[in-house]
Amino acid sequence: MLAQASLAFAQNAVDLKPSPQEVEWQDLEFGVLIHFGTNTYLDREWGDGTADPQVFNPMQLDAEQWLRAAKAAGAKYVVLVAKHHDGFCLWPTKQTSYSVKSSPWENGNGDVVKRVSDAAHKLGMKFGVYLSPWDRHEPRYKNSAEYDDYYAAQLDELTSHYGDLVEFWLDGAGSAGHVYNFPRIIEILRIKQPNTLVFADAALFEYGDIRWAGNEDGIIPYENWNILDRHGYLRWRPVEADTPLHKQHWFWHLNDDSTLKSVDELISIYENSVGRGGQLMLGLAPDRRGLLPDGDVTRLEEFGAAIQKRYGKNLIAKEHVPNSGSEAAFDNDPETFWSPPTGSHHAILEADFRKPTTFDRTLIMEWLNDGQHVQRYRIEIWDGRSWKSIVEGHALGHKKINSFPPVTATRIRLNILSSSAEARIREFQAFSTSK
Ligand code: FUL
Repeated sequence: MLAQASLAFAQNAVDLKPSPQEVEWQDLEFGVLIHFGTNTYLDREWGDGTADPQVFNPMQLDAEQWLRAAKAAGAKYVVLVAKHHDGFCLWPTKQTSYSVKSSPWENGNGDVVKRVSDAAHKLGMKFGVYLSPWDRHEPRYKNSAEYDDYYAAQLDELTSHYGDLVEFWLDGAGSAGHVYNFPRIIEILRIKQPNTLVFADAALFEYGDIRWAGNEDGIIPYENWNILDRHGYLRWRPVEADTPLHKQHWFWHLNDDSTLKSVDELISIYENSVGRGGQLMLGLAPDRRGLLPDGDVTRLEEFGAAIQKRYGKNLIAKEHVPNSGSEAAFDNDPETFWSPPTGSHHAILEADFRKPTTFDRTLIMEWLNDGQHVQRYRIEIWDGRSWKSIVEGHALGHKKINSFPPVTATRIRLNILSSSAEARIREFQAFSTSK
């Protein structure tokens, strides 16, 4: 009791910092969430738990093909839905026969979780799992204590056999009214995999190291602060914005080309998630063959190329007059950061261009290891006579992309109007989308 009370009192928003695991995770920026199972074969989004495992038979399953496409888009990690709400398990769990073991796929000897974790490790991507608490098949679900044992045993398997897990997705859908022993479940995770971060949406929020953006559109529609209170308990909770590649569809469906998001839509999602200091979690859905459809692969490649085209040529790095005091923010290297004198609450970071330069985007990254310090800023340009403000905002955070009509300037500055401690700026970049 005492320890808990003093912990609650010791917390103050400006003193809070991320865990090292959260720092590492926030640098990943973009992941994919893969939905695949009996729903894929039955044209469903939410299976009711009665599907016959015999329907699951991906004759050409190639997890590397899925992840190569995700990597081409720029994703750095993958979370596989190991069990969705229908209860069908994609690995040969010992806890139920309602799994790949009872399917014709590889004569019941296959393991999709292994395939995907192996592919992720081979391609240098981090791997995580989603294990739905809500289970519409398992008879023990009716009895909370028995189901806790079942769920805990499944989590034990997933945390034991598939290498390091970067993220554990706790989806609260369907769980309203059900009582789970989450402290016990999270304990298992922490003992087996101390570095795994727990994503939890609104229903299971208090267990989350990572919070939900509040919608499935992939956008963060507010000033994004990393510190959030829950029932008087303040903590660092970075946000993940999840959205499927096909509108409204997490699973593959027949004749679904019209729902495939366009490159423009994906870029807008990227700018409204990663560009607002959050994490983008894009949903991918292999088809009945066990492959990502060609159209999806192409779209992911186009998306990756479009991000590169838009954010590959940093005009500040390229065109600025070197200034030894500020180079760490202008060097295209997020591992280095600029900072004004210790204790500053206001500071200016200026770049002078060699020639008039036209741009319509800025990208700023804050070094967050010691907390999110910047609380109000302006981006200003020199118009030949005075400084003119083109952007005003509050939160910067991991990455902030600001868009505005094209401007031409010889000087640009980040005016940090207010910061709780000295600002630490990893990168201050500018881009032109018209080139
Ligand atoms: C939701 C689920 O109900 C959807 O089916 C999907 O898994 C999505 C990522 O989370 O809560």
